[in-house]
Amino acid sequence: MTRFFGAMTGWTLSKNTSPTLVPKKRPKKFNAEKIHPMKLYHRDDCPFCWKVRLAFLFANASPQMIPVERGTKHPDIIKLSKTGTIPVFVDGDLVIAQSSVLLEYINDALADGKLLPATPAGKVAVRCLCYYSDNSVGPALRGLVFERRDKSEDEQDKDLIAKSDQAWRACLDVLEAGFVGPFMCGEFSMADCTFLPRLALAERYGACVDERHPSLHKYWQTARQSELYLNSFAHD
Ligand SMILES: N[C@@H](CCC(=O)N[C@@H](CS)C(=O)NCC(=O)O)C(=O)O
Repeated sequence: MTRFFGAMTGWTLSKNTSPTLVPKKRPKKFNAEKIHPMKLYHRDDCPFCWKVRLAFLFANASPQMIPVERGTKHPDIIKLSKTGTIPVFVDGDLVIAQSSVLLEYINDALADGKLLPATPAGKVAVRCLCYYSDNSVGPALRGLVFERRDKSEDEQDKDLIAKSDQAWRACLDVLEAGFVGPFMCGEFSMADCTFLPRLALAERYGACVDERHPSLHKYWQTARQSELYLNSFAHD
């Protein structure tokens, strides 16, 4: 299989930089050139869906993308996902309805194991970072995203936003202290797929990473111009 990023030692930067959540130019990667039996039920701004889109791109795999609207329950999801959540991946009889399990599958089945380091200790470090991103970073940002996304300025709970911002900054302190570089955990890995959407959403909702976290700031400034990141926005 031709790998999208080859042996990845650095970001492949795009000339098409886009500061917005949805770039104006339609990226090519999800315009299926051929019909593929794999399907991914997803939502554009869901960080769990976004991380698997990044992993599929890394693996140069293009499942058929089935968008699910926020606040609606797609009838297929009710049948396929025990938790009723997206992303849901279907390939024939295989159904995977948990993003972290799906990342492992993409790594094993499609990415030639390249989304994890080779050593057991390296694998543990990456998986711990993914766990931290899903279970600490995500909840830290929740107040900020939900208040600013779903409410008018007047309705927003400013205390909740401030607490969320503080919790997010505390996570950034932890991540900055443990940053390995050039990617989140050394070489590009599922830790980058998991954490990049959190950075994107933080920026979208006004909690940008800045010079107070210099390594992460540099990482994000490079990552947001990369082909991988810019191609990972959802398109039907
Ligand atoms: N543990 C799940 C969490 C997925 C999740 O919470 N997805 C949200 C969207 S971001 C969801 O589907 N919520 C229910 C809904 O939108 O109806 C995973 O990693 O796949």
